[in-house]
Amino acid sequence: MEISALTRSVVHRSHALISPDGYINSVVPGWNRCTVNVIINEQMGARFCQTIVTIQQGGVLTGKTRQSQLFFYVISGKGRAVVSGESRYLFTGHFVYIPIGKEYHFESGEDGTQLLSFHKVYEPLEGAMIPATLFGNAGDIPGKDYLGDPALRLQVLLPEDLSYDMAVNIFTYDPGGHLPMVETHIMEHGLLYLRGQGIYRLDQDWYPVKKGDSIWMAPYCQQWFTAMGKEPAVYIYYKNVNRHPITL
Ligand code: UGY
Ligand code: MN
Repeated sequence: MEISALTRSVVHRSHALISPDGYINSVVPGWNRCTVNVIINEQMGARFCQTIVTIQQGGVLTGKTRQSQLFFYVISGKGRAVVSGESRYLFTGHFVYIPIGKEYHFESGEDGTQLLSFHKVYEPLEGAMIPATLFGNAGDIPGKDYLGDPALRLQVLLPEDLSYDMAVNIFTYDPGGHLPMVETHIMEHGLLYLRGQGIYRLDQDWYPVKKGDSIWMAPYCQQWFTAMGKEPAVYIYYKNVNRHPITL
């Protein structure tokens, strides 16, 4: 972007597109030697939070999940995560789901390591257990054809089990691949482009999007996407799932 008065970012009541050119850093207590960009949160009207964290050499993220569960995905780089005493090395594409009420610590072994986080207040469900800590690697999770179209592949990172009230998926579109319909649904999304580019329709607007961009879609924001260019377009996204549609 050559003119500093222009940006592709927009913030509307039903959706937002946040491109990195407008980032202003936040300080998050306990997340030290880290550059934190809060991309989506309740101030926007969302019911979850999405951040992108860039960790400097020797940076650490420490804290405790209280009512909110936390999901970290390693966008690039590496580090070591410890959740209530359980420790794992995490590399690009690895993730950790941290349920409510857990102490966590992430230290980076590499300057510039980037993490994506999703945070959501956990809604307990009678008869369902609170999920346990879960470490995983997206590289080990097969992508299944989406609605019978081999040009679209969906990797489901969290178990499809009623104890979870959030899903995190990675969606890969071959060039020219597109959603089969304009989706209109109650679930909310937060997403980050990991690769490629394309055109997103959000309600009545059409946006060129690419690697590094994030999108928030409020409930019932109408959505459609097609991949453009010569490489697949890949995004990782959050979705609230598995709970009653009315709080009674
Ligand atoms: O899971 C979903 O609702 C997904 N198909 N939506 C999206 O990619 N915008
Ligand atoms: Mn959707």
